[in-house]
Amino acid sequence: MKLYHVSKSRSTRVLWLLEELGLDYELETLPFDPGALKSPDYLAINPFGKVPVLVDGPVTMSESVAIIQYLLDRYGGDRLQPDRESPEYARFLQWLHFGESTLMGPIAAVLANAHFLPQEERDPRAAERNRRTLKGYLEILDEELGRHAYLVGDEFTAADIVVGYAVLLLKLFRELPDGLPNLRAWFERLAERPAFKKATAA
Ligand SMILES: N[C@@H](CCC(=O)N[C@@H](CS)C(=O)NCC(=O)O)C(=O)O
Repeated sequence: MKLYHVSKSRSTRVLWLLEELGLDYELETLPFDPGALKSPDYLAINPFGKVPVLVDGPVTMSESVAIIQYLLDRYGGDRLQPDRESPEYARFLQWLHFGESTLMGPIAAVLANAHFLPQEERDPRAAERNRRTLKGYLEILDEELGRHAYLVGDEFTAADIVVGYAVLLLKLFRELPDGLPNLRAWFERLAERPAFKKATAA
């Protein structure tokens, strides 16, 4: 299978999982620029012009969390997700999707309005508003992580990968608010994993 990747982008989640599962893959690393992601060749693979893209035989997918569910179900055996019959499985799905659907909204708005957009297009009030929303979400995560070592319980799962990537992004842009001791300790545990180190170095 082949993963199209941009360093430190959401494709890091997929790379991290591929490494955790010890799967064979080919990596194509692209620059984070429209010349690569919006080229006719790349748009033929992913009309959205984004990463990640995973190509596995006849399968082409381009949503990081969907790719993670696909890889777990197809190649994971019983690894990195709870038993489907257990109550933890619902918790797992909840955090897995929270990490993209809810958490990345305010993160993307903060990064756009404080870091990515040209100065004249930035809206500092939107950045502040989204920082407040984000802080509320992170405080809930911090409380949750005070109760157990990982998001779903005492076992590391792919939900930690999805949410952990969001926290990595906040750290890289110095947007992780002060405090949050449980969340910081959890992130340090994640960062010690060899698969995390490999995925974030690529
Ligand atoms: N919901 C998608 C979002 C994918 C996405 O926005 N990828 C970003 C990198 S993190 C991208 O490729 N942006 C380039 C662009 O929009 O031009 C996912 O989780 O995979």
